[in-house]
Amino acid sequence: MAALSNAQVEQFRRDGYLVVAGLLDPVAHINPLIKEYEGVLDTLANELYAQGKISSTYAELEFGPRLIEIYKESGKVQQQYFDFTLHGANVTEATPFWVGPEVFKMIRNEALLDAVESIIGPEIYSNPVQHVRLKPPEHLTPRDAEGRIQLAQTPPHQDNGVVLPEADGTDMLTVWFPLWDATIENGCLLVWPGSHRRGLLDHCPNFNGLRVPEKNVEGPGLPVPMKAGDVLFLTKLTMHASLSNHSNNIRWSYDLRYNPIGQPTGRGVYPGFVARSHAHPETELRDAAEWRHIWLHTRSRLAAAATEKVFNRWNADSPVCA
Ligand SMILES: O=C(O)CCC(=O)C(=O)O
Ligand SMILES: [Fe+2]
Repeated sequence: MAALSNAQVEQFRRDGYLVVAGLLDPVAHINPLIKEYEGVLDTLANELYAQGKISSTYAELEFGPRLIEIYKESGKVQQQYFDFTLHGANVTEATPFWVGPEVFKMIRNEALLDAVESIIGPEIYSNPVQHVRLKPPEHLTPRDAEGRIQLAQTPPHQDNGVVLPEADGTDMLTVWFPLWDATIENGCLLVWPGSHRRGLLDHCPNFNGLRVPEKNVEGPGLPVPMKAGDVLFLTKLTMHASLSNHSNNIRWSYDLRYNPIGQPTGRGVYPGFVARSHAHPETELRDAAEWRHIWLHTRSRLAAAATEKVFNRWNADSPVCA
């Protein structure tokens, strides 16, 4: 059992965040996931090469430099290609995403769930608000038509702000960890200790996500450099952001969310699942192929509906965003 100590849980409740060093084993837990993404990148490279969008598949390069080169030459950050969720707008049958077996295995990782159980209890639902983030160095990242970096630092926000109000009473826990070391140079997270006591703050739609307006951000935030294997837990009200990636390699991270079974996830159009249940173990989803199937089905359903899904309550025209 990788249960948290009482002191760790108290620290989490007091500060609104907790870093657990070495909770995951980089070799046993993270490397197989990296291997799986190497295959995904290979497929992407071959597709773009076949479409004439890149002049080489860059197969001789390591993962990070290869991704950077492919994004740079194709002029596009292919975040959706790797992510294990869909995006609200414009989902079609062809929208790429990666819902492979190692991803599923990571969401169900025993050590992670033991720690999650210490915070939200033993009936654990995998909330579908989840991402893999592969962030190239900002100076090497292609820009959009307006000259903005396509995938840059994350602005200050609370995760409660990025879900629908139906989840305001949900005990949603954010679990963030790097696949490689996250440093101040490559864009680790920033947290605002104690910010969870301010309640839900106003958020404003911004080109790179929702953000708490600058005037409501108190202080600079605390950088949280982390080694591969370390895991950060955040309450849904803890304000956090990321630094820019100024290194020469990608910053690579996972963010997962969990809540007690039965509580709204705040993104009901996407499928969650029972990750652990002591009361009804037979309801746990244990089959990676089934999980993938559920997501493929969701993609078809959204493609057929062709309506844009709204995931938050904020309006850029509100006075607080002026
Ligand atoms: O990884 C990042 O840059 C931002 C992560 C984040 O906001 C989250 O995990 O909730
Ligand atoms: Fe967040």
